[in-house]
Amino acid sequence: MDTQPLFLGLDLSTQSLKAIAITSGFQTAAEFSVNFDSDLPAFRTHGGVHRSADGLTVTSPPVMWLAAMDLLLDRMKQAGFPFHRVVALSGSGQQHGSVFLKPGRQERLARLDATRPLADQLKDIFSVSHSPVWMDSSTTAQCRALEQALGGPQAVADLTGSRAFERFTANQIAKIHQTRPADYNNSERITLVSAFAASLFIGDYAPIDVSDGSGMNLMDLRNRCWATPALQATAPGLGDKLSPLCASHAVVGTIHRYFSTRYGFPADCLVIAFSGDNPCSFAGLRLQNPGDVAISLGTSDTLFGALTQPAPSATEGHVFASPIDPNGYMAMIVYKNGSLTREDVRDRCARGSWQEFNAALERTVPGNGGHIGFFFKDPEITPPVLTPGIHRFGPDAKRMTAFPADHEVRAVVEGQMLSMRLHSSHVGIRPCSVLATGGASVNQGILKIMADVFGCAVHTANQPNSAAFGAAYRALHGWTCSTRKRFIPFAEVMRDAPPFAAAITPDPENHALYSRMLPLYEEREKSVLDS
Ligand code: 5FX
Repeated sequence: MDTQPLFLGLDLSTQSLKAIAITSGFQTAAEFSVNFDSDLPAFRTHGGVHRSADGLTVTSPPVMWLAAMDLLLDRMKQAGFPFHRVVALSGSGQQHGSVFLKPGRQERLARLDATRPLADQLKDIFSVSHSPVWMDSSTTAQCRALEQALGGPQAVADLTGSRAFERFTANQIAKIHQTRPADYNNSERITLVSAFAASLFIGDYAPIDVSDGSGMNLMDLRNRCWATPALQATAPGLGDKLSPLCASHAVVGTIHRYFSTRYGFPADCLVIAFSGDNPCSFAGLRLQNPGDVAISLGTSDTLFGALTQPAPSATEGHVFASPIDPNGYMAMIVYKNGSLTREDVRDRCARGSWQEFNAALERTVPGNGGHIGFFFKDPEITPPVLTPGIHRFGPDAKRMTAFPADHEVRAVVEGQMLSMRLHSSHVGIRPCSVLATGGASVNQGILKIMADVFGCAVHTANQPNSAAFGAAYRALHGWTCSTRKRFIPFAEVMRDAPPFAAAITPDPENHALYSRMLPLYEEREKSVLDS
């Protein structure tokens, strides 16, 4: 009979709750999931959320997350999952979302009754019954007010790691305080989705880990403590309502007897601080050395990078405390125009075929004969551009209304890679290796350009559940630090993890060419920004 210890990673994302168990030898022992829309139809969510008629306010009912936890654990029990082998667990939560708890609810968490489901006994603990989530964009006024109070967007970025963003928790809390003061005043505790989920497992208010805490516009990024000026500018008395901060590898408690009695977890199972989904993906992709970069090519493109010196920017990206290194940082840059924009060019210029698309890349040369394009099929986040459109520049720097089809194909790929190199350098990323993930990372033509633009080896990872794996890895990391009674580097804990797939190496001449092209690209980019 298998008796190996297990490490459990939970992932409370926008649409689903997942669990992945791994062994210390990095074997995946089990995977389970609950989909909010289809498994819990009574909550009437679409994609796990409710939207206001104008689409700006987006929330999820926190009771649904409790019901999902009941259902997930029941499913695991029915399937015979060996809960008794779980020595540590951690979790990932969608970032920025907030949970508001009524006074005295700590008691209720402590006294959970193992004969009843969580949703049944905790359904009335919330002072705000619909939690704002990251898709909410209704708080522009609160963002401007925070920036004004703290000295402008760059000042907010310097202090907290990001300028004020609508989805960031400070601005959501400010809105609740302004529009529903009674609910705000009736909140004893305000916490993040991640820390709320951890609270269930320890039967107490859990701290917020510094990595997810960096996504709130409330944390002093460098000193890893709440930033008093940001708290004061957000809402009165906020400092007393927020959970304290903790290191991401910290043990936040041992499992509450509810879970050992009802499901069979060992009584000494450790609960490691839960964190946000992006920090957990960063851990799942094992970006453990400064200069490690991951690029996820999906519906939206995202770049993560490990940093030692943060350089937060008011115009691009976010800097968070690292979820795996108590002195390190992670940067994240998000692009709205990803796969759909590449597919649009494929359909227009390569007869809808990736094979034709790659043949067009083969027929053109690095640098694209001086053709540079900016493809904003949708409003873009990086750089911030509100008006969709395609901007093309010919070799003589003059604007063009169209490119020959093959040049258009190369321009959409080179443009995105140059943009990633440019904007990631602005937040302090100095890439040493790149890990490509997501749907388009199977495309060798795209990977070759990525390697040449960044000038470093590109590996690939086919790991769709990186946040859940990251949570499981963090459970293993926190458990290792706790049992050895000192901080053990994440890289050491992950030493025997299976390597990522073989690398594509850059061509030094092409890399030199792209380095010369970068200032030109930057100049053209400035000319296409909204005036
Ligand atoms: C990051 O800043 C985001 O808003 C999203 O990636 C959410 O974390 C998704 F859950």
